[in-house]
Amino acid sequence: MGASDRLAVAAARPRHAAPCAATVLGEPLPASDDHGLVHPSADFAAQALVSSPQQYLEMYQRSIDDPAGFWSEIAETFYWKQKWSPEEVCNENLDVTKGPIKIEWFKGGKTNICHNAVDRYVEAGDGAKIAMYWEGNEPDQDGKLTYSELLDKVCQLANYLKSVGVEKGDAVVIYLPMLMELPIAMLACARIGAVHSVVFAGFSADAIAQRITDCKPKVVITCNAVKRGQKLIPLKDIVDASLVESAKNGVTVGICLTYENQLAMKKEDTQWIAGRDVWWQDVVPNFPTRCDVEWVDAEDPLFLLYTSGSTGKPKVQGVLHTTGGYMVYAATTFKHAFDYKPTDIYWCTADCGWITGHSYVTYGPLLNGATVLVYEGAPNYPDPGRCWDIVDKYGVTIFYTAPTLIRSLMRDGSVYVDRYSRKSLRVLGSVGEPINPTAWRWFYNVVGDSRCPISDTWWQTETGGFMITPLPGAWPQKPGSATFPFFGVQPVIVDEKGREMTGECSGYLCIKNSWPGAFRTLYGDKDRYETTYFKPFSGYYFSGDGCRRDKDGYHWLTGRVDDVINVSGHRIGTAEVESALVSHPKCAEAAVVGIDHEVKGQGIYAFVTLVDGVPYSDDLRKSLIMAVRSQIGAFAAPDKIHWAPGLPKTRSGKIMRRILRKIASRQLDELGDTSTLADPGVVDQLISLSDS
Ligand code: 6R9
Repeated sequence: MGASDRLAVAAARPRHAAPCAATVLGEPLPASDDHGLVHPSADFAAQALVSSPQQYLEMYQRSIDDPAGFWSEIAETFYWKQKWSPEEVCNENLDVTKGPIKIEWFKGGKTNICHNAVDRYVEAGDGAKIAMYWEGNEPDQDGKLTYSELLDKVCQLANYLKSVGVEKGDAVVIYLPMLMELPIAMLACARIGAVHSVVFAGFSADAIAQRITDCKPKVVITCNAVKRGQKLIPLKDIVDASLVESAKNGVTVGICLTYENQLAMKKEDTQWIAGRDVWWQDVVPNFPTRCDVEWVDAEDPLFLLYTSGSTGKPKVQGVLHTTGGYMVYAATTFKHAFDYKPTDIYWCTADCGWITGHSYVTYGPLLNGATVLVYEGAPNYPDPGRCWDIVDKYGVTIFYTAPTLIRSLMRDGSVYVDRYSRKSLRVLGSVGEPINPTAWRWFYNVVGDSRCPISDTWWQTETGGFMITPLPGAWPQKPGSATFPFFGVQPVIVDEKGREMTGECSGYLCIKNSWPGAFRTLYGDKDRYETTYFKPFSGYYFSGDGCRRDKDGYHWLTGRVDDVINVSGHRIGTAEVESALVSHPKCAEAAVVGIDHEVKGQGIYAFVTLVDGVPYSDDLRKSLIMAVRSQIGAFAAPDKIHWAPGLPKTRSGKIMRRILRKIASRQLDELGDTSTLADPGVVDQLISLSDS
């Protein structure tokens, strides 16, 4: 069957029952008829890179029939010091029954992603183009860098890192807020072949320590503090605590390079450890603004990004991306999903601490020579109109954000949006979780004045770039659907036995083949890599998400089907939160489930059993929440703690989360069969304690 047929508009009855409800945030997904379709305007389609379903289908079909040819042609538009071997464009085995999982792209090629993202544009005469605008926490704080200036800054830092002994293959941990120094640091590492591991600056000291212990960096890069809204966050203090912690685990980091963020905190107020700590401003500007790039193999590691896993293990997993394939994929997906034009001013509200910031703040846009806006502050500070103020100030044309922000701004009311013109906007984007149709329509009608197509991009830390996404000029959209696969991606929906379903169906979302941006392993844990992603459904990459395909071939993501919770677009493993809770001396056992949350998408609901004889109290509740904040970060704090003298367990001792989910969401008439529980009485007891 051809690829276009697979996407074909063929109504068939689902062969198997849906494992997950076809709703997004409790809203039923629209029926797949023409009434829900939102067409790109004729003007938009006329100027679009891909401007019709026909054109998309032809390109898609080619990408599936001849992936090597398709991706080689694109890869050739980048600079390679040495070309890949033509017969090794893609080596893959995604079937554990046929041997170890292997994904390699452009083997034998030598390149450098920093060269392609920065030097290439300076060398082509575009050095004066703005690479980055920076908007600070306060509306009067801003800055900018041209491509030439960016190159100078990247080279100076790269030279400094080399001078302190950072070499190709060494890890560097970056714990920075959204200053321009964050993408600069990523690019400097990439320039010299060092492997960056950015840790989101909302993670706690323990969480940083866990990552440092795993990847053993030579240097940690941070800044003394940052202001987010009115809150001062002393980042350096948090790093100091993490370095004490990781030293206990036997990992000592020799250098903590600290940027003085003068707008937040003065040097003299910063805690300092002489010999280890170095002020960025004291050393980096003294280095030359030229630094030869390290030509690396296409399959050399580019970065590690830790994310929450789905195997029930509390340990976070280091997702490893390599250079060549990631570069080609991040750039190509950016270009097409946002219909990028060289005159665009692009703003993605994500933090570089997450994959979205890697692929679509730093690498994807810069690889296209784009002008990127980096915003340091909170999106609703000083008021909920800030985003649109920024859009007007810089003339932002592409605005990419998360449903949680859209819902929160929607709740604040359209009045904050209407105050600003927003006429520069031409494409909108959404990522991180399913976007409910109501939020989609508000984004489309109110923010985009019914003029801008929305790219609802489904992808993951593991996939490196977009997997299922509208190409904004190509297809009419259905609010809430991520639409169709990107070039080269073959999504399949399987039932619980791994049988591929066709036509209209609902099940587990897998990918049949590899694509250049796919992650190559979990750092130091190949077993877990294979077990989590390739063993559940032999022959496929398993995403952990549920998906429905409608009769028109549109894809509707229905959320995680594993034990990962998605809070405001942030992935949090239930096992991580449980492990933080039971680290509290008064907590004997914990079981965490996700519940629907109006703004955050999902909230965290924790059932806790206390140590014998300990009474439950409000203070204890607060200190349990504190335990999670300090082990993971404030964003993972449970929304609700439910005291549970006993948990519903099977006779073999397995916690029945299905029942806990129903209790948490108050769907008490849907508890199902409780007769297999070791003690069915605990269910009534839990229900009676629901409001404690
Ligand atoms: C990019 C990113 C991945 C998980 C993924 C899915 C959810 C992301 C989505 C979406 C529906 C979208 N997700 N984008 N669900 N529609 N457009 O968020 O990566 O942090 O690894 O999270 O996020 O559940 O499995 P990551």
